[in-house]
Amino acid sequence: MLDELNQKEGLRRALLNFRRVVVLTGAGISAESGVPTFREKGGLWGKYNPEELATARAFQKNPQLVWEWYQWRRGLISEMKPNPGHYAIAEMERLFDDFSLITQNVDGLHRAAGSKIVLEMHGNIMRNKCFDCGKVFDGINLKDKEPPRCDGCGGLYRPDVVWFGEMLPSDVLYAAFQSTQSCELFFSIGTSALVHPAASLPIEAMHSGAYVIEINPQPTVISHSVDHTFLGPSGEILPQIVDFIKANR
Ligand code: BJW
Ligand code: ZN
Repeated sequence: MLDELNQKEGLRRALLNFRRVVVLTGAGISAESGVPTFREKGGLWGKYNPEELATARAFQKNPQLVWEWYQWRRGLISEMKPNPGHYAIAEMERLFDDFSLITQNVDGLHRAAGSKIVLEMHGNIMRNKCFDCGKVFDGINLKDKEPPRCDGCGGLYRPDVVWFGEMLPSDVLYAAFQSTQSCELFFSIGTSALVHPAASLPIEAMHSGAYVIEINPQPTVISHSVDHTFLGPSGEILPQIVDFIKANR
């Protein structure tokens, strides 16, 4: 790993000289904390059908089933702690002058690790919102066995996450594309880069001339087009990158 950093001049220069930096994370960054990913062998979409659990239509058809599945996942996530990858990214926020963290994850582990500004593209599983009027309710109760009702309109609570076929929060999406289009260095970390519009961000960064680094134990659909791929777990690679920057600047 340190050999790669010292031998590839473009990579070295990007890490040490560039100041406008964007990090995009996916489920893989939280894998070492124990949070299940989606599309890997043994991942959530291997065991459960997204059509039955992660669409508005599924919730309309069977709110109880969808609610129970999310309450189960909330229970799991509430036990999880950030890992060295999350902490390294929190440190990157302090190392770079202009830094944006964009995550597809709903688990809140970046904030728990100390990242101050986090653009959550797919919402946050630890919040509810009303299915009918959209009113957001901070905080959840793991003991709720069925979806509570909105005190405003009587609609059912649902998790405040973005399901397939739903629009992403427009302010977050705008900020994510703005920072990506003007960055010099872009990291795509722990994502299969299959789900749009998040998957368009690394492509957008390449088109804008940024140096793009991927971190993933497996090659992905973007590996052949990025400038450099670190093939390995983010919890091991990221702390080494941070140490390299601190030692060589
Ligand atoms: C490690 C590791 C370690 C393992 N270290 N790495 C354009 C083209 C094609 C399709 C579309 C398009 N635009 C829109 C669509 C449709 C759809 C879509 O993209 N479908 C594709 C699957 C084809 N997109 C949408 O519907 C989005 N909405 C939208 O576009 O609205 C506009 C619109 C509306 C109506 C019509 C048309 C347009 C919304 C997408 C919402 C995604 N929601 C989910 C669920 C969130 C809630 C929940 O958690 O329940 O978000 S799905 C799931 O996938 C979740 C994730 O955030 C997302 C991305 O997954 P991610 O993070 O990449 O995880 P994995 O499992 O795929 O990959 C993990 C990776 O980690 C692997 O590569 C591992 O190797 C790696 N890894 N250990 C580092 N230690
Ligand atoms: Zn309501």
